[in-house]
Amino acid sequence: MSAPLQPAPGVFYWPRYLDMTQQHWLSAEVFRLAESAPFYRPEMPRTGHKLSVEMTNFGSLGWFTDAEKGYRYEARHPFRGTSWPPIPELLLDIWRATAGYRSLPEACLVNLYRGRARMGLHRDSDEPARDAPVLSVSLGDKALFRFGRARKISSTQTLLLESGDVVVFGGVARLMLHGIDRIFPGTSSLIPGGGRLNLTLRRVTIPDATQKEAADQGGDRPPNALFALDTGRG
Ligand code: MD3
Ligand code: FE
Repeated sequence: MSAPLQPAPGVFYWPRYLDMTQQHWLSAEVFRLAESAPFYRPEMPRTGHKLSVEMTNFGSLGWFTDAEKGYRYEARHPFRGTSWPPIPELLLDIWRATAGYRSLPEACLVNLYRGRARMGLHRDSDEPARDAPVLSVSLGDKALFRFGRARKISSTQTLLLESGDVVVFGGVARLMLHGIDRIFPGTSSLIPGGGRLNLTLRRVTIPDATQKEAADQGGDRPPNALFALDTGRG
């Protein structure tokens, strides 16, 4: 693994971390797993407006929202009632290599952007384990990712996310505002029918210190090694 770029404090960026073979395998695996956990469009709390992004999840917990109960994690597919498919081992390997966290992620949220789908600026704050970073893998069409500390446009930055890119958001970046302004259709032929997949790996529950996962999963790397050195204060 090469040294990441650091476009902002707490943001670690590995352009084209995955080669084309891995990208094709992972994209095909996502659609294969989605046969038993189909994509759906979640609803915003209260209004019931559907998101433009299609979603599903892998792992023991999956992120979901509907009008009645709002944002939350669920152990089962909301329409099938079955547990989510397992997180592919390739993704867990990327987490072990880059996240610097003592435990494995429990959720892999799968976002599918077709056509003009976008995601407005928001913070991810539904996970009790705030000390864990969020890891993002992009596949398919290029996307304009926007992030910052406040909503005014002058306090945001953008990053063009491409197929195979891995970004880890931790420390001071964990609760930053972020969103996807737009995708650029036709910029990749990876995904049948076009579009973009984004996979985010998340630790949801606070790891139980007595369970001693660390030996298997983090080696003897200090927890959050990347972020401990990075207070965002320069
Ligand atoms: C920074 N997804 O699923 S990935 C999301 O491309 C989400 O689908 C976008 O925002 C996408 O919540 C952006 C980059 C990302 C993901 C999660 C983060 C950045 C993050 C969580 C905390 C901070
Ligand atoms: Fe997010």
